[in-house]
Amino acid sequence: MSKALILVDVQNDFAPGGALAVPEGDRIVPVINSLLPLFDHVIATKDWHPKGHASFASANNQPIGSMITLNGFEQVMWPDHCIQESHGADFIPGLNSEFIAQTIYKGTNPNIDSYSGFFDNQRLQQTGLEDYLRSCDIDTIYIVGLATDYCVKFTALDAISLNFNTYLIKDACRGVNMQPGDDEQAIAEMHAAGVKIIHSNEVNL
Ligand code: VGL
Ligand code: ZN
Repeated sequence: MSKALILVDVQNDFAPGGALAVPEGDRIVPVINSLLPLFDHVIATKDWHPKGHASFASANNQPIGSMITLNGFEQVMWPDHCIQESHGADFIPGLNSEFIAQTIYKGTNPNIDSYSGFFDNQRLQQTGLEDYLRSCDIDTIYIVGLATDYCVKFTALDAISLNFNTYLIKDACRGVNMQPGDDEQAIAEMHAAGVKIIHSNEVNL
């Protein structure tokens, strides 16, 4: 059995200056770069939305940050972000992306959002991440990336539900923090679900 590092949505639109900027989102890049050589398997997810995606405020004539009910599920109204093939969807410059063996795309269904790297928010479809990990005999995953309170959190919770031994490297993540403290709340939820919360200097493979 082996271990993998999973980079969640380390993309320009989540860096300062991006469409859905995460405060200090770019600060995780040197931490991730220092971790990359420690792993035999590095997998990235990319948020990868078609234009006019159902999670976009602009597509629903709603204010950014408001909530709507979409197919019976609560949906935050986001600014247009991570449009397929756009600069905003590229990895943040400086990330040593040559270590990435596989990229998993999510949020591609125009009608359904996908915070988790494993499933869409309605759990109708898998992204391929689980199959890829199983095909490589990976049972332990270390998660880093953006944003702690959305895609990182839901990826980690799904990983636990799929019985992966799951670590969150706290200093290699940042939160959107629409409400102050959302990131700490998300970390508490992950911890309660069985995710092991560690610092990058505790990664000992
Ligand atoms: C994300 C909001 C919308 C994330 C993606 O990567 O955390 N958040 N789409
Ligand atoms: Zn998105």
